[in-house]
Amino acid sequence: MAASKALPKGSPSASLLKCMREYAILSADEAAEMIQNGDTIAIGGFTTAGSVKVITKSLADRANAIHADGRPFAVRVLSGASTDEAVDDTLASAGAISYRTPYQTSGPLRQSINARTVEFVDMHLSSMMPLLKCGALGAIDYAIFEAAAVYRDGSILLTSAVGAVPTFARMAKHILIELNEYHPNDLEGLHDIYELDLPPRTREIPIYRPSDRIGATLMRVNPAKIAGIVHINVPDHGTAMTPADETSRKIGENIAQLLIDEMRSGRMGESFFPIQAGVGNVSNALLAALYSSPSIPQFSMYSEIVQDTVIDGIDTDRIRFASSAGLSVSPPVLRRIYSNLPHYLKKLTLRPQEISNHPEVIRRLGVIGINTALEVDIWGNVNSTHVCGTHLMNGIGGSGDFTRNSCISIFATPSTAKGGSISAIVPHCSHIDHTEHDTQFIVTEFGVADLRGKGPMQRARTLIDHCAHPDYRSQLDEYLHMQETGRIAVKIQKAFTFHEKYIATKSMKYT
Ligand code: 0RQ
Repeated sequence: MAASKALPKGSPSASLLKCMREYAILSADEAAEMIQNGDTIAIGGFTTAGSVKVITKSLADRANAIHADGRPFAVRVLSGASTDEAVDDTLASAGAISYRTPYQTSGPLRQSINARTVEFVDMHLSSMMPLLKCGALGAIDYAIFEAAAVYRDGSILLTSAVGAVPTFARMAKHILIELNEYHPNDLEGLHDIYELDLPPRTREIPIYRPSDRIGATLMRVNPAKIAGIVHINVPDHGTAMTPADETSRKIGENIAQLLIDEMRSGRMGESFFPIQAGVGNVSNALLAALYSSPSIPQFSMYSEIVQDTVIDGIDTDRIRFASSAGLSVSPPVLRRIYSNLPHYLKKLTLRPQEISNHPEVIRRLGVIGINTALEVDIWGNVNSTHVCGTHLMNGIGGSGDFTRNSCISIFATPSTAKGGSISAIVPHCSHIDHTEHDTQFIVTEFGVADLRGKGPMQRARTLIDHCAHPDYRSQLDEYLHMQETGRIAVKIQKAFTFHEKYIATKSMKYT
């Protein structure tokens, strides 16, 4: 391997030097030309972090040209999580995706999925790697991912995410790399590459603290599989968070208080457990509430993504360490990290998502998992993905990995959506992603429902009284008293009256 230390660090020309000449240097169009109709492509990155940026744009142009010629062209697309717009938005707009898994957040792709022109498999992010490795998801023709450096022996320095790349690269027949000079070439030490074997050879994952590093700093691939390298200089397109609105701020404060109460009860032992928080305003508001509370000690994150507010927490010493699968931060924050790398390398690590989201580690560390719901029913089931049970929003992502295995598991949601015309607390979820057996706390701006140790009727009572919007409490109460027998008061004929009302009148309110 060419030693990175022999090269001047931090200069774009150094990463060019590291791309040894025996690899084919391609344009994005030439790379896209290699991909054939029906191929499976596996895209690197995790959210916009480290996502593919140019090859898929050329692929979409090619698909458009082939379609104009009256011929079919579509590929099956696997990813770590959501992607840069250059992947899902661009390919879906070109009608170039036939199959997609495991997660997405793209408007054009969502439309195609809901129109049933794209087959979408909504999968736990940690479940994809074992399924891929055992062959249940078929073969990968091309792994396409971004790198900060590529060495002659097939060692690769990844960029702002790890995601599913190690498994994609090992299993793919061919590899195409975007060598992105935007990322400095002294990132070595940020990544912790560790792949699990399949049963019965699976070994334990020796992570005992979020900061434990157990793997390699570079990823290894068979260099003979590298079909070509495309040079680019393009930033990640992560977006900055908007300031929290009043509802998110209240939800954040309610969760912070819940965690303070848990800590005071002694259930966290001597420490404060590591936190997993999803993407979005509620997470930001929660972290802001935790930072400002003198009762909360310094803590760590064991999460799937890191967003801007986590870096703020590191900078103010509120966060000790953050482990994730990708740095889903805005460009100014990524520049902040890159301009002081030696400091941040001690505070951050990026892992494959089969490790960041692995049930074994989440359970061992006693993670506090905080995710966002579309709707919650009065029994404690959660719908994170399908509006009115039919239309996909994004996907389950990592929410199930953390909900099922966290020591303290929280779902947050505003009590209403669409200006109050939708109640987030409903008689029965129209689609269920997380069952009553896995949910513990539900939090809205009105309060906290602690479902632990409660039977169905007690759960319904606490959810209606503490979480539902006052405008919907009497409707929910009415439903709760319709069915007089059975352990759970489900009235089959009326279970979806809220949804039926919404579909008919654009409001769940009876009057
Ligand atoms: O739509 O903006 O058009 O009004 O859903 O809702 O309140 O802005 O909240 O952005 O956090 O998204 C569950 C979708 C929430 C997300 C979900 C409408 C609402 C709005 C967005 P508008 P908000 P968020 C980390 C973990 C699953 C995956 C996951 C999600 C839009 O958090 O995808 O947790 N989670 N991943 O108006 C109809 C309802 C609604 C509703 C809200 N009941 N019915 N529309 N909306 N509730 C990520 C990874 O795994 C990488």
